[in-house]
Order: sequence, then C-alpha cells, then structure tokens
Amino acid sequence: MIRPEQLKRVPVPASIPVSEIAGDVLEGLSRTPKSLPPKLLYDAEGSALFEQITCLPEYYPTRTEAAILMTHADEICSRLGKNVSVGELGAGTATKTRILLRSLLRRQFSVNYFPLDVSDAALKLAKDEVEKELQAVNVHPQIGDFEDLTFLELQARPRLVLYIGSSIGNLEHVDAITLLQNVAQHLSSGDQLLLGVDLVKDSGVMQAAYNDSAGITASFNKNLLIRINRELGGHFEPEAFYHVSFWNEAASRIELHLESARSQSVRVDALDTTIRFGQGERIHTENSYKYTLERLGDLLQHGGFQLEHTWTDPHCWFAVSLGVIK
Ligand code: AVJ
Repeated sequence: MIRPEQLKRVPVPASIPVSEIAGDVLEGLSRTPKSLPPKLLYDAEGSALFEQITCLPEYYPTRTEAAILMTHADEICSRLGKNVSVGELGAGTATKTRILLRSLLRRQFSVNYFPLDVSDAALKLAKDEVEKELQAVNVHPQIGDFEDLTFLELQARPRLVLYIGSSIGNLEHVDAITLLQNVAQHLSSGDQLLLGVDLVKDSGVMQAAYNDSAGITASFNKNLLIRINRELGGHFEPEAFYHVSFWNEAASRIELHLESARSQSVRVDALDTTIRFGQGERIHTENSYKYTLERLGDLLQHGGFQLEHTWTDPHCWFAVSLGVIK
C-alpha cells in the first residue's frame, strides 16, 4: 500500500468565467430540489481542498488507484501500441500520470504528452514537474474543457487517452457514455483509452471517504457557498448549512448535499435575487458514481471501446481499464 505522503502533491487552482457561474447558480438554486453543478466545487480553493482530500486516511480512491498503476505500470504499457502519444482528460498536476510515463519511457525513446485541463496553473505545474523529472517527455498543455477534444487529432498515432482519477464518476451514465463516444470520435482504429473508476464496495467504506473525521470534505462542500459569496456577492452563512453525504444504493452513487440548518433567506447581489430555504432543505452539490466491473464493461462498450483488460487492487475497490478502438 502506498502512503499518501509518498505521493508528491501540489495545489491545483481552477477557474471558470464569472458569467458562467452566475447562470449555473441562478438556474440551480431556482430549481426544486435545489442543485448546483459539481464543477463549481473546483475553484482554486476547492481544488486545493480536493488535493487535501486525496491525502485523507478515509479517502481510499487516490492511493488505491496509484497503487494499481504502480503495481501494473509495466504490464499496462506492454499492452499499448508501439510509440504511443499520450493525451489526458482533466490532467490536473499529472501526479499519477508520471507513474505511467516513467514506465512508458522504458519502452520508447520519447513521449509527446498532451494534458487537457481547465486550470492554467495546474497545467503549468504539470509541465514543470513532468519535464523536470522526465526529460524525454515533451509536454503540450491544452487549456480547456471536454467540449473541444480536437487536440486528440493533433496527436500522432497510435494514441493513448488517459481518463483516470474516477472523475467520470461525477457524470450521469448517459453523459459518461456521450463523453466516451466523443473521445472515440476523435480517435482511430488501434487507439486506446485507459479509464480509472471507483467500484461499488462496503457502504461504510465509501461513506467514510466522503465524511472524513477531519472535516475536510465538509469544508470542500461548503466552499461552494463561500465561492458564491465572493464571486456573486452572496450572503450565505456557511455555518448555517450542514455537509450531508450518503450512499444512494438505488442510483449506485455517493451524494453530497448542503442542508439548511434553519429556514432562511439568502440574498445574492449579482443575481439580484433572494433564495429561500426551508429548515432541512438541501442543495445537491455532487454525485460520485460507483461502478461494478460489469457496468464498467458496458460503459466502455457503449462509449465505442472494446475492453482489453481491467486491473484492480487486492480488495477490488478501484478499477483501471484499457479499451481499444476496433
Ligand atoms: C474528483 C470526482 C473523483 O468523486 O471521489 C471527493 C470528488 N468529492 N470528495 C470523487 C470528491 C468529495 C472526487 N472526484
């Protein structure tokens, strides 16, 4: 098992234009039940809090996936095409990616690596860290979201696309399939996808990971209110909301909510509106879908990839799957 402190970490700031969050916030808080898109959780402060989450003793996904990558990096690389170029969706600071790149460089002279992320700052760190350690990797940062994946076509074939870290767990099933189909559309026969997803397991283990005893996940969740206060002139009192997270068995997901401790009205200046909350009323802020191996196979297949191999940890808590375009 890898200790969290063995993984080198750097804070990841992210940014979304203000106008975009105004529309999302107004729409989400006008809805019944109230909800906000999970991407709003990842501003600079939220991304730094998520980096802290990844080091918590209760938060198993990051270190479990890193252990899978470390244990099987050579075998994973042996299943890749000859002389691949590497693209990565939501690369962040590329901490786990370096595990794979190290191993890849034992099989090919150099690697062209195209990390895509919304955060300029994260990409700069990714480029610095990767090029400092691995001189034979040429980093070509791509700033943007998953709407525009044309950069994949700039990559020399054969291509490997990384989508690790279980980020796909934030998406509804249809959206996850649509995203993979989108990726597949920019690829050619023989190109491959390495996908990391969190698996269904004992509900106590999953629930502890999203309700840590240090309260970091609660701060991460409430940071959304602080962000609205800062960027939209909101008047939320974070102490007047509880962090609520639970396992929704029927939907196979962990849900994060913010629950109003009392009935209250909150003014948001930039939206020129006042939002009313009943006592116990919740804002749904994030979903983290957990897969079974069977549903992971279906996801890849419906996304346009043929499953080649899946690697898991000894507890079968997390899975890393390799798929190929036929
Ligand atoms: C970044 C989506 C992979 O779902 O585990 C962690 C987000 N939220 N704790 C996850 C998250 C609260 C995380 N992902």
